[in-house]
Amino acid sequence: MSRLRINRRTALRAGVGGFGGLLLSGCDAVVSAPGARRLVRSAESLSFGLQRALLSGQRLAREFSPAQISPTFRLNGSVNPQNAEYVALREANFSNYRLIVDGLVGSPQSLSLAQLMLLPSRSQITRHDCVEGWSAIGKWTGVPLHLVLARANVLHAARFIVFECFDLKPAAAGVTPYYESIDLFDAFHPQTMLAYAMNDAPLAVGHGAPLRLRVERQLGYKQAKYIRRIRAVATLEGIFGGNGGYWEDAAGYEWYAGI
Ligand SMILES: Nc1nc2c(c(=O)[nH]1)N[C@H]1C(S)=C(S)[C@@H](COP(=O)(O)O)O[C@H]1N2
Ligand SMILES: [Mo]
Repeated sequence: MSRLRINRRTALRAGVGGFGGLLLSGCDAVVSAPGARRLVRSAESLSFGLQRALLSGQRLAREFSPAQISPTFRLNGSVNPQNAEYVALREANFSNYRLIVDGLVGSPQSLSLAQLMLLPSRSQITRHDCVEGWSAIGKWTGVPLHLVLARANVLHAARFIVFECFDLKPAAAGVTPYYESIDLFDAFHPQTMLAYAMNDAPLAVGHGAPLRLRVERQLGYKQAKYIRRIRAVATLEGIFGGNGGYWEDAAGYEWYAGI
């Protein structure tokens, strides 16, 4: 089942590549060695046109009114990471926090919370659905992920964005960080954001302070909390267990957790 789903997304991604090709076909026509051309193109950052194509025409998740915000929003998974690195950051009120953005990017980034808060922000009231059978409506405020990715100049060769978290989870070989990944459609989706506030208050430790992902068309386990690093990659192979997420590796959860 998960293979089938991934294949459907692969086909969609191939479509994106095709569109990128279309945008560049004027130049391609005069180049005799297509292999060489492809090599050059994969080192270029995503064109403005392709970014626009990824941003536009995507289905939005439903948004709710302030009156519909749940009085309590359950905590789930890790709620207070105990590893030394996170504890030290938390004790300094995240003043030393830096979000690392690297991998297949032209301009790697190291961004403080203050820098992230200076970027244009967005708020949305959405419903979070956990596979364990509960839902809650909350208001999220943060920086749209596409703005951070554009700043980092994601390269044409990138296919996925991987979110590595501070919290460590049990694994066959001791411990492994929680992590998640999404494709470029979800990464450039207008509602996909790095949230630093919830219900008009700074994001609480239990909900993933200082920064968590909101990818609103997917289930709860894709909403990575405690993000330490964002990586652009061409393949999920060789990234931790290779299935694109902690629960995907540990329990065979679907990589594409569409609602
Ligand atoms: N880093 C990290 N992110 C995580 C988890 C986790 O254990 N660690 N749990 C996931 C699951 S299963 C859910 S339902 C949501 C819970 O978010 P909440 O605690 O804000 O309700 O976070 C997701 N993101
Ligand atoms: Mo969940």
